[in-house]
Amino acid sequence: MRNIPQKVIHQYLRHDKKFPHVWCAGCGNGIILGDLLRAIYNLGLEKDDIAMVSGIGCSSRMPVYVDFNTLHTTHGRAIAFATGIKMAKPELKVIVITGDGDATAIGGNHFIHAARRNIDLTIIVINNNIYGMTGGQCSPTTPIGKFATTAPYGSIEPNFDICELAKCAGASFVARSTAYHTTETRTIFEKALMKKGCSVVEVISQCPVSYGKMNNTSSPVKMLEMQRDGTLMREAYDKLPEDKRQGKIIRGILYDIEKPEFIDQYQALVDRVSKPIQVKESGKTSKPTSQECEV
Ligand SMILES: Cc1ncc(C[n+]2csc(CCOP(=O)(O)OP(=O)(O)O)c2C)c(N)n1
Repeated sequence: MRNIPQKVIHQYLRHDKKFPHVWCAGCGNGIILGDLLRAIYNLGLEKDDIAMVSGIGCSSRMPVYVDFNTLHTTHGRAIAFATGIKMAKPELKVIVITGDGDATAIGGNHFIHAARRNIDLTIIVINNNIYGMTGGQCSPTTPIGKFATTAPYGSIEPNFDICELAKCAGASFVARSTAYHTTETRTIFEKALMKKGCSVVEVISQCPVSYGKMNNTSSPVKMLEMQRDGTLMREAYDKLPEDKRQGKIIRGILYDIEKPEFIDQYQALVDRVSKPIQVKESGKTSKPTSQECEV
């Protein structure tokens, strides 16, 4: 690991243009951005090696502040834009920053299809269990019984497990961390960025203002302590007896396999079907036969 100078992240920020930021005091988004920038520094990536794409939401403001190639798109559509960028410029590290609502509600279809294709994106889902930017409506990850402006008597809807969703849909790298566990988050980001394939990192974060206030945890410190005490590394979790596992959320790299990646598959297809067109004696041309085009 490189020795990270204290002010390393300043070099990546558009600090002369885009600050002050919009995040509330105590929000986890800044911590997570710091982890990501340190991971990028550790890997020795240049600013121009990266395209950062987001949808709409508090966490999705992230690309606005960093001096990479950035795209702040429409709500839920970050992965669709990122897929287009990756197809056109496969050499770029394409990072998607998305919220739990952005990724699994309005953008849910893009999320599962990026995983199904196993396209080489790093998708960072910042999960604060709520729609933060619009003031605290339920998202698909709001736990049962928790309060939101749209669930004043407690949510009755079962919530998604983002990591399970990503794994079942086909992503080849799936991991979870929290805003509290900064060193772990940075290491996971490094691995996710180096993974060839669709890597999904869920980072549990605190939203003291929109979520905490409605759920008796408006103290950011308390919310960070809950991340510390309510989660366990997978290795420790596996060793626990069943009754001690109740209510604990698993952290760490949960899934990491090698499987065909979409851009490679696409390039192989292009190579196969773009053989020179045959000119017959008659002067007619012939396209590759369907057999030649078969996978
Ligand atoms: C098409 C569309 N629908 C709804 C909205 C309103 N909207 C903006 S952000 C947001 C939710 C953001 O929640 P999340 O993705 O969890 O991110 P957070 O703000 O919590 O980081 C919504 C519903 C919008 N901008 N566009």
